[in-house]
Amino acid sequence: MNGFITAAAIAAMAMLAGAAFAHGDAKQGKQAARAVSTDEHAFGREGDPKKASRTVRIDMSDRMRFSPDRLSVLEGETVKFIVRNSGNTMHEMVIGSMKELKEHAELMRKHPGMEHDEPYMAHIAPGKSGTLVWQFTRAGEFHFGCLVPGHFEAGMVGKIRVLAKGEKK
Ligand SMILES: [Cu+2]
Repeated sequence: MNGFITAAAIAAMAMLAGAAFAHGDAKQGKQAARAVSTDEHAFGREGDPKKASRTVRIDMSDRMRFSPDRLSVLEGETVKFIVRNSGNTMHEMVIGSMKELKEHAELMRKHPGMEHDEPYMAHIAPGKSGTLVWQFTRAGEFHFGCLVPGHFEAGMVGKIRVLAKGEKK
């Protein structure tokens, strides 16, 4: 009887150890190349870089401005954004609806150390550039903002008009 209990305990311990290892592997796997996300948002979905029909360069500065800060795209269009931070502080470009951006900015103000990373955002260190590929699947008015605490509030926001097929620019 005693021997049986010991064997069962060892088996349980082995299972726990196995689970711990599996968890460690899953964490490391996050570093590997990520496939294009298929998550749908009101403002579109992650774009396939191979299908980008346009490249738009966006500059971010310590004047808390995006340049350009407005653009029009066609419904269905995949745009490759090359985002450059020409300032001396961290900036980021986050695409979304005005409501979502405001809520997210509020959250960032409350938790300044909060890390966030989604396909619709690019965090760029001073002097660096990064890319963001997005497909605008629905017509409407959307925005992009910098959610580094205080930046959005200082006016670091831009507008994207997604035109329905056949709509005039
Ligand atoms: Cu900023």
